[in-house]
Amino acid sequence: MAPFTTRKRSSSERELPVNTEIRIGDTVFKNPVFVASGTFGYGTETDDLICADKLGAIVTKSITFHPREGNPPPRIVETPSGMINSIGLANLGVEKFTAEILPLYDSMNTEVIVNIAGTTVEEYLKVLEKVESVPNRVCGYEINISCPNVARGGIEFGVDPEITRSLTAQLRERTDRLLIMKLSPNVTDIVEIGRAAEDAGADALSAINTVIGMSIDIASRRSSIATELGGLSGPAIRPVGIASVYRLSRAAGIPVIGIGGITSGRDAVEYLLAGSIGIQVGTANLRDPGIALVILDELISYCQKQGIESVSLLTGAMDEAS
Ligand code: RRO
Repeated sequence: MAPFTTRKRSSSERELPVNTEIRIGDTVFKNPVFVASGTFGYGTETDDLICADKLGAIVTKSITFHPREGNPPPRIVETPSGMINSIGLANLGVEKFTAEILPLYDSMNTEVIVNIAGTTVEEYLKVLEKVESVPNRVCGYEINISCPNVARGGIEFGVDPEITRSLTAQLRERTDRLLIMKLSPNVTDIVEIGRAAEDAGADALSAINTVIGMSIDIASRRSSIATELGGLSGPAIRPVGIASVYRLSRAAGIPVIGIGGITSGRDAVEYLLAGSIGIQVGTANLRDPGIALVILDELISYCQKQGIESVSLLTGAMDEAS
């Protein structure tokens, strides 16, 4: 596959061609900039807003076995340098997803990763089995063991290394496609959870999901969102994401995909230097659905200015404190 490069700029100087490809397991992604689950719908709704085929990958919103309406409104509130959400896993359910959405990916030219959530181990397995049972071109699964906004499931799995190990192993038995476990920052030791996923056969880790947060409206003395606690995202959590990627990438032998507050090429570079192989853009999509491609262009420009021929050379390339 030819390396993807930016459009020619007006400068008379020749631009260094930058190889943007990354590899996770057997899958080659055209670039390391993905869009994060829950911030880009199913990836099929944005044709007039962004050329999604230029993305490294689309991660779908979380799919559960049954359709879900989600939590009551208000479900989102803006907070300093970020926002809190409590969507509550609203989605079509796997039957409708496989019948109506999966076929639409056939005409797309980017990798698609299906994010799966559940309230029991059996539910995760049934959702994955359903997607596996029909012909489709998705390259793998991101397993959400870190949703902070549902009474059962989600984060319950991602706080316990033994449940993480068992769930990962059972999913591994059922697919040869990429298996990526999405980790929560709301744990005592994210490295312990990451190691359990790796031991059980995960191909990669993505880190981090949202940080538990709360915002109170002082006029009404009520929580600003209907469920009281929610998931904090955006630039406010970037340092938490960077530290998580840094620790995980040094402790685990599998690639880490960085998530949390990425709004620019500079932020993407910071995650790559900390140790991630790729990044996911989340909350920033809600303000500008085209921002991921701007971030990609800025990342390529950084490499050109620094004389870096391949973005993969940035992964873990920070100078360590002596
Ligand atoms: O739907 C949600 O409320 C939600 C999910 Br599934 C998740 O993984 N992370 C988050 O902040 N919200």
